[in-house]
Amino acid sequence: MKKAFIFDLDGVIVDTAKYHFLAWQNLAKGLGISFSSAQNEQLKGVSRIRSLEKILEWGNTTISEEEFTRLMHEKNEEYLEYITKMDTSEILPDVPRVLDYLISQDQAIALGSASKNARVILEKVKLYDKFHAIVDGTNVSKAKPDPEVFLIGAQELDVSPENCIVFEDSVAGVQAANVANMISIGIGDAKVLHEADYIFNDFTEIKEEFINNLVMAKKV
Ligand code: B16
Ligand code: MG
Repeated sequence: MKKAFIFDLDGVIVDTAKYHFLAWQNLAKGLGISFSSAQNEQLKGVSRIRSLEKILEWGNTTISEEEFTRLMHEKNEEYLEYITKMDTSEILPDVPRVLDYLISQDQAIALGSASKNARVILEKVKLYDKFHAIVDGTNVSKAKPDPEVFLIGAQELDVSPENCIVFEDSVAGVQAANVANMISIGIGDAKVLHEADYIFNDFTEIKEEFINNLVMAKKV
C-alpha cells in the first residue's frame, strides 16, 4: 500500500525557530517592542505576514503599509544571513533515518511548510532530493490551520488525504492535518500537541514498526 508522508520543516526537520527569533527580536527592538521567547513560540508555523501583525499587536503599535512591507523585507534579509550558514549538522536527530526508511519502503514524501525559504533550507542541509513534492509558502494562499498546504501536497503526490500522514510541531499544523482528514503526528510537547493522533518528543522515538503500521493504517 502506498501512503504519503508530509513533513513540516521548521521544528520537524530543522530548528529554524531560533533564527526567526533573532531576526524578529531585532526588528521588535527597533520598534521599541519587547518580545520574549515564550511569545516566539506563538509564531511557530505562522506565516511571515501574520507574525509581524502579531508582534505589532503585542506592542500595541500601528505602522503604515509601506513600513510593514519594508520591515518584512528587512526581517527576511537578516533571516537569510543565518540560514545561508546552515549545514547538515542542523538536521534534527533521526530525521534522515526516517526519510531513508520511507524511501526504502517506496513511500511518497512531501514537504508542507509555511516558509517561503523552505527550498533554500532543504538545499543547505542536503535533504532536497529526498522529497517527491515540495509545497511551501510560495505555493499557498491560506495559512495553517487551513489544510491547503497539505492538500496540495497530497494532490501533487496523487495520494488521497486519508492515506496521508503529517509530521508537525505546531498546533495550527496539527489542526490543519486533522481538518484535511490526514493522520496527524505531533513532534514535541504532548500537552501542547494533544489534538494529534500520535505524539512523539522527536524522531528518535519513531521506530520502523510504527512506520510499518502507519503504512497499513486507515484514518478513522
Ligand atoms: P518565512 P514551518 C514556518 O515554518 C515557521 O515556523 C514560522 O515561524 C515562519 O514565520 C513561517 O514558516 C514563514 O517563514 O518567513 O521563511 O517565509 O514550521 O511551516 O516549516
Ligand atoms: Mg513547524
